[in-house]
Amino acid sequence: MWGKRADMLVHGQDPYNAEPQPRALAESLLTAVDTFYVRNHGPVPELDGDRWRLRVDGQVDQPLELTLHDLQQQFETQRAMVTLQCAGNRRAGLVEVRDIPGEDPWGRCATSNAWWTGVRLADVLARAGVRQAARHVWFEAPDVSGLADPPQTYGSSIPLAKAVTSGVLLAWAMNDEALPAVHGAPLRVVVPGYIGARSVKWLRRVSPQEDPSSSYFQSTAYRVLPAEADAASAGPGDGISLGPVALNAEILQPQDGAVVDTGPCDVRGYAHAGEGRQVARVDVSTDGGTTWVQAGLTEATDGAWRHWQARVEVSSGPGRITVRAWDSSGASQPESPVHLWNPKGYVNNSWAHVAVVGR
Ligand SMILES: Nc1nc2c(c(=O)[nH]1)N[C@H]1C(S)=C(S)[C@@H](COP(=O)(O)O)O[C@H]1N2
Ligand SMILES: [Mo]
Repeated sequence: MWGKRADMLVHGQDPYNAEPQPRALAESLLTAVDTFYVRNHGPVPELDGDRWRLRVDGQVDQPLELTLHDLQQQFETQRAMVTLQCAGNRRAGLVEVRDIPGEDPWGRCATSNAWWTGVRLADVLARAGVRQAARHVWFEAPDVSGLADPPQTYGSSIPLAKAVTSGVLLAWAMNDEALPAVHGAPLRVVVPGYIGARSVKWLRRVSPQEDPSSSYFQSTAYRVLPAEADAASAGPGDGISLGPVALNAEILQPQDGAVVDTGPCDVRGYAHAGEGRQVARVDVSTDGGTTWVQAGLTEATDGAWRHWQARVEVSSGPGRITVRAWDSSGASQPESPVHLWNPKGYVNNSWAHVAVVGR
């Protein structure tokens, strides 16, 4: 389906939602296009690239209508490595605490890393001339989601202050290939350090406005409600609106439940800090967090995760390997998902584990 590898863990066919296996994500720092997770809220729209236009309107001096050719010819091309991470990444860990009906139980791989090529949103906004009153930039797409109440097209927004930073791209290529339909062709937003939900695919409208987007996906979904709240009766504005992603880390190797040789064992995975911070350290433990081994990290790059690897000692019988990361603000992750549980199951950034059996 959608050019994805056969071993994807598919949460749903329509809308298509799938994440790679941990071992597939461990293959390289860059995620191949056929391996990159997919998160859709409705059917993939069929768009004709020749007839497609990007509209820029709202609080601007000069509304614009741009073809893909206009974007490619009139603005400076940028290429950046950016990690996307769904706010529902690792929800399965919250579901273990308490059931979360109506939301997919994403595992540890609702996140992926790619090169993106496009133009700066900032440059397009500068051409249109953003007016003083604008505080947020709305993004709109044509895919219709029956998950929203009422059913509606997908939309989202980011603060203007973020939108004008140089990292935010309008991208037409992924890992130097034309953007595939399932990832938002002909054009998508890529917002480094923010939850994936803000990186709107199949983009057709960019609109600076005074307030955040009135879309269901901004005003009602992607918000952290208090544990005791009733998700079904939550309305616009309730809960904490998600933007910047929280510090997170996962183990990609060995596989959960693997039987491994006793003695030295190579462990690897990813760590991602999100907006304005870097992953500064990753620790691995085989005794539930009493003692830790420091992992080696790949280079730090703004907007992208780091992969890490460590060698730990595995003793015979059932055991558990644990990881936690630290960011450049000195903050680390919560130990348990119990106190993170929220009715829609967003932002599980508790310590990650795999079970292993030493043989
Ligand atoms: N138009 C549109 N954009 C969208 C979505 C969608 O359903 N429709 N899903 C969002 C969510 S929640 C995530 S996590 C990312 C996933 O991007 P990907 O499918 O390219 O991995 O796309 C975002 N952009
Ligand atoms: Mo997402």
